[in-house]
Amino acid sequence: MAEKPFVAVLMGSDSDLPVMESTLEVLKKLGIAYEVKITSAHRTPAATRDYVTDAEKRGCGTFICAAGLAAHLAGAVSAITVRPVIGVPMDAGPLQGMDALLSTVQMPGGIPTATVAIGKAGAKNAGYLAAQILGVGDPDLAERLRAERAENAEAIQKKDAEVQKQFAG
Ligand code: RP5
Repeated sequence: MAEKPFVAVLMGSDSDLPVMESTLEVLKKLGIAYEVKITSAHRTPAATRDYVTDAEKRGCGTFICAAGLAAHLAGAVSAITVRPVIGVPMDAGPLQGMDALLSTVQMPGGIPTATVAIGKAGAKNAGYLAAQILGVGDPDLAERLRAERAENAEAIQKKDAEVQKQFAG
């Protein structure tokens, strides 16, 4: 049987890594294989192309790309591969990630890039979105996602019950 697809997590700089740890935590928790690669659309364009081409051949099922400032990494990767690409805009400068958000999300027709929220919340959701994409072909993974959502819902309902008690007249 062929190996399960892995997720490639790319980032423009090692300065993005502390935020992108949130993506890696989600992938780890869900038992998804991943690779991490520091590569930049602007600083190392040839290495980015080589890595993406090779990762696709080796069975990458989804790319997650984090970049800040004039963030072109996710778009550049989308231009190279037909695998799904998720962009995570980083808050790396004086515009607090709005620059990266718009650079990532405003792709021309035909070259889509799924774009999540700026920073840590987006990094976490990138992991979940990649899991949902791979879950289409992996019923066990889809089940793990369902189970986690059910656990989260239960935890919120428990909290609500405590709050109700606290404010009962
Ligand atoms: C982007 O520029 C990187 O993704 C990072 O978010 C930002 C700053 O990079 P460094 O100057 O910290 O390497 O390309």
